[in-house]
Amino acid sequence: MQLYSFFNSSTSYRLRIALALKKVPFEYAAVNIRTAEHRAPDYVDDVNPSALVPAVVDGDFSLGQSLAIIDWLDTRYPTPRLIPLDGEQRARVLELSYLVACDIHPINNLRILKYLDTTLKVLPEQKSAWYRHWVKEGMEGVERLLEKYGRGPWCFGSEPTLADCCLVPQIANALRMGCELDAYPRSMVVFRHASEHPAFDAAQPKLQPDFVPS
Ligand SMILES: N[C@@H](CCC(=O)N[C@@H](CS)C(=O)NCC(=O)O)C(=O)O
Repeated sequence: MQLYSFFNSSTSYRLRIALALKKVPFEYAAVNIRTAEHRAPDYVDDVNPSALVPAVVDGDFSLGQSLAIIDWLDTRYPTPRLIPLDGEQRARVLELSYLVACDIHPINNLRILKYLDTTLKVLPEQKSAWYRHWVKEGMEGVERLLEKYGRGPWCFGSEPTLADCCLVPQIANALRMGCELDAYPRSMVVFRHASEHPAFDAAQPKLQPDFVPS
């Protein structure tokens, strides 16, 4: 299996964690989104019609969208399961995962920030205020969910799930962008716990083959 990934992409990071937790071997195919390699016709035609990272290719099968890929991995390599089968637990894990994946990540994605810069020509401090604002709104929701329903060292229990695969890269990104996260103690407990786990460690941006310090 090939994983098309960019070291600093938090959606690729979700998938790297999932693959490491499941111990699925893969070849790392670097796609530099800073130089728009994800928009190259060969990549879009052959790998990911959405023109985004991540994507996987397994023989004749290719798939984009990190959550769809993790769901596919769960059916193909069910141990450990990342999306629980039990109805309520499954719903809770998806609730938090979608909050990160649908409500926080997309509005702070590279192409949105570039649009703010190059088309709307906002000032750097306005772009930074945008980023922090949406992280704050989203993380407040995450924290309330975890306060109400979280348990154990991970988001929802004694084993990592899709929720942790989504939350940890989101927090790592927010820290990289200088966001203040002290107001989210429950979320930070999960983040710190995850940073001691070998699968989460191996998936870190700085350990990827295409890493370049910024
Ligand atoms: N919903 C997609 C989002 C993928 C996505 O937005 N990836 C980002 C990197 S984290 C990307 O390719 N950005 C390129 C761009 O914004 O032009 C997923 O979960 O896979």
